[in-house]
Amino acid sequence: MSLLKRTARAMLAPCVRLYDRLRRPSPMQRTPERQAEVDLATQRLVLYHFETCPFCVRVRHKIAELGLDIEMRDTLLDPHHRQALAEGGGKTQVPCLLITDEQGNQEWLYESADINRYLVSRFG
Ligand SMILES: N[C@@H](CCC(=O)N[C@@H](CS)C(=O)NCC(=O)O)C(=O)O
Repeated sequence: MSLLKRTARAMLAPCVRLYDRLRRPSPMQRTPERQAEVDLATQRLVLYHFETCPFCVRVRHKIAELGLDIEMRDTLLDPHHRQALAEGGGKTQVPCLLITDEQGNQEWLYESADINRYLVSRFG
């Protein structure tokens, strides 16, 4: 990453963190039975992200709003996650949702708007 990009990211980071905390939505309510079904389904999902990425905040807020328990893999904190994302999905861009179906097939879904649309269509 270029010095300019790194500097811009470092300057934006506190704003993104603040926005993330202040605007995080409250989770929707479900019956315990429905929540248990949703929790089972979300075990097959993993979000590749990093804390100060604004597009990741957008997806994390949707996850919070929908009350989803999705494993988070931070690609800046752990280089293994970044490498797995590059190898599996083909690029290091975040956010990326890894979806594994019941047969073990994997889909790497990029683009925050597409990820949010997918989550709403399944759990909204
Ligand atoms: N249009 C994308 C933009 C995602 C994006 O630009 N992500 C940045 C971080 S904020 C990124 O992953 N850049 C490439 C990289 O770090 O390898 C979206 O809405 O998800």
